[in-house]
Amino acid sequence: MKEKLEQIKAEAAAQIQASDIPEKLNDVRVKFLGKKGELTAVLKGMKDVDPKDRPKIGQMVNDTRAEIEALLEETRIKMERVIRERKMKEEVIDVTLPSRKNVMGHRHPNTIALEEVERIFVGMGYEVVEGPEVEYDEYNFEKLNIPADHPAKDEQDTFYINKDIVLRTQTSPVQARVMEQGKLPIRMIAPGRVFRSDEVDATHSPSFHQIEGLVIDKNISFADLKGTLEVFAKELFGPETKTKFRPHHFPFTEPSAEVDVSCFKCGGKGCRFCKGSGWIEILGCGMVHPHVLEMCGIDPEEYGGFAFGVGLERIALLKYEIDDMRLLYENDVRFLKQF
Ligand code: 2NL
Repeated sequence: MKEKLEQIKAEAAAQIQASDIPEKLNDVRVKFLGKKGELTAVLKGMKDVDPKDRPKIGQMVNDTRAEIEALLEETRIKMERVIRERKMKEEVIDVTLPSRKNVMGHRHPNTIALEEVERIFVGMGYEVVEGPEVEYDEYNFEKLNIPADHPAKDEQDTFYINKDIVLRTQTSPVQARVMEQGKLPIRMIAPGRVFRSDEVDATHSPSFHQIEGLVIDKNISFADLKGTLEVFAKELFGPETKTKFRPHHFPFTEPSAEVDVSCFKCGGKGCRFCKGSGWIEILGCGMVHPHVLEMCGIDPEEYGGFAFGVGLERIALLKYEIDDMRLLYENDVRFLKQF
């Protein structure tokens, strides 16, 4: 019996030695110590052993079992250590390697300028409202006092979808829609893309951006318009900036004006930037025409207001001293990264 147990032990030890992964070790455990294992078979054979020898043999079987278990455990621990060491070597991390650069995009100069303008007007209590780029001719022209035969319609040389629908040439239709909703007073700006059938050059593009502003309330005067745009100009171009209102004509405002700011490069002395005049034109404005108010459902006897429109690209070109509008549409990152 002793030899039999020695033999089982030797065999188990050999197979444990030959195991290279924990799964194989487990197979060995099942084969020798399991319910149908070889050692269990020996125990089952005890009924054929002389009863007086049984305690001794039982002790021997238990010792053999303990020895095999110890060997299994010892091997398992060694195996795990080897596996961990191999993993550590394979998964080496060099913390001194330089990190990979994340290529980030950049805000477009138009976006930077727009956010600046929005910040200024939101600060004065204006709402920012957007509307459709494809508009009814009625909202883009008729309600703004530009009837079919008006010369201003020629100037804007429009893209037609059909005879009633156009790509908007200004963002005023957004304001006409807000007036029509009838919630008064109104203090809003309408930024967005507009379209005119223009040839591309350094100062023109068939698609550009406008920001229009509208205030409708009781007792609004030209002084409110002047004060508002003066604050806007100072915020945008610096506290030293002066403004000049020159009489002008727009179909949707009466009276109307164009606004110049003192050149922020030379302070008004005259330089290459302002072409020697000391002034730079930035926007158009006026008191909303009573007929426009009427067509948008507002009683001009009770309410009045002012409106203005600025070209976003014009602001971006001026502020960042870019001399060709086409640079704004080429999306060359080397250009965009500068602002
Ligand atoms: C310019 C001139 C202007 C307006 C836009 C406006 C809108 C409504 C009623 C009356 Cl709903 N007026 N907008 C008024 C004056 C001038 O823009 O040269 N923009 C670049």
